[in-house]
Amino acid sequence: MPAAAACIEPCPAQLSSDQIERFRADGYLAFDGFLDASRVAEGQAAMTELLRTLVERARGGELKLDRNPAAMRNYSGYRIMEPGTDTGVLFEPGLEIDLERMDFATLERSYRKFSTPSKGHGYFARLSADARLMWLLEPLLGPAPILYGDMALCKPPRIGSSKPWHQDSAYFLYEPFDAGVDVWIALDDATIENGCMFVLPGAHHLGPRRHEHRDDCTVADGRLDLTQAVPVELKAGGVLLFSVVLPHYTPPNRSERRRRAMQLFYRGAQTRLIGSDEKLANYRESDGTPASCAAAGQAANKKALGAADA
Ligand SMILES: O=C(O)CCC(=O)C(=O)O
Repeated sequence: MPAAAACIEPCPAQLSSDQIERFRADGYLAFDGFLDASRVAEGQAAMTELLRTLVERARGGELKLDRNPAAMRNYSGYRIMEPGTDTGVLFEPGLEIDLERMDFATLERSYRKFSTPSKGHGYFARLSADARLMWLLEPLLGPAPILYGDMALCKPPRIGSSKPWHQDSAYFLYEPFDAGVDVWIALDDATIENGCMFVLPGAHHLGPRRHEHRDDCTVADGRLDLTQAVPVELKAGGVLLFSVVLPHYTPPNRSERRRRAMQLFYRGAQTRLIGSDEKLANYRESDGTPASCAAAGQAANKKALGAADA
């Protein structure tokens, strides 16, 4: 049973000083009604259009349906990507995807996420620069926040898999590592049953926690007090703003309803991009333990090599 429920308020045009203080203390703010019903419907339609375009291009031979043999389980499903980019769609792991035999409705119940949809559809590009979003972000990040990345996520009914506990700062290649805010926008009503976001209020103050590779890059056991987790059950159109260091998780979809959402990642204008070597070297727990997903990947490779040598 969750410890409590998140505080969800009507979406303001500007954050109050109390809200800014709560963001600093708890690491998140949740608001209803950031998007109205017509913009929610537009977002849902944009996800369908983006999938249709990628599937049609793959059916026509312009794009390839393949899998990444080196991926962790959560990313081991079929994918259709723009060559040489990180833009495309990823299907749920463990599903056999056959573009010729499967109809579109089935494919739409099989995918997990679009990466960088802002490069594939105008709706997401427009949303990433939405002035109302900037007004919410600027008090938290300073003027002119920079879009670091974006995704559109779907948890298909019954088979939508979980995203385990993690800090996005363990992935992201910029410094200072904590000068980022994630924006998660519900495009369906998000409930515990269909896989809403869970956060650990205040746990961003712990700083980097060691991550390891399991089915996904996830915080190592025993490093978080998960009894304090709270679900953020947003109505479609609601928005969750959270610190890039705040641990978060979404459970599997156990319902008959899909759960679509968008996630946009912003960094402060004062941040600078770094390479993975610098991330490996600098992103550590307070006792010096390497904590990044890059370090987790390195440890997993070493273990695999050790097992192969044994
Ligand atoms: O919407 C979700 O299921 C979780 C997304 C997330 O936290 C992530 O992919 O980093």
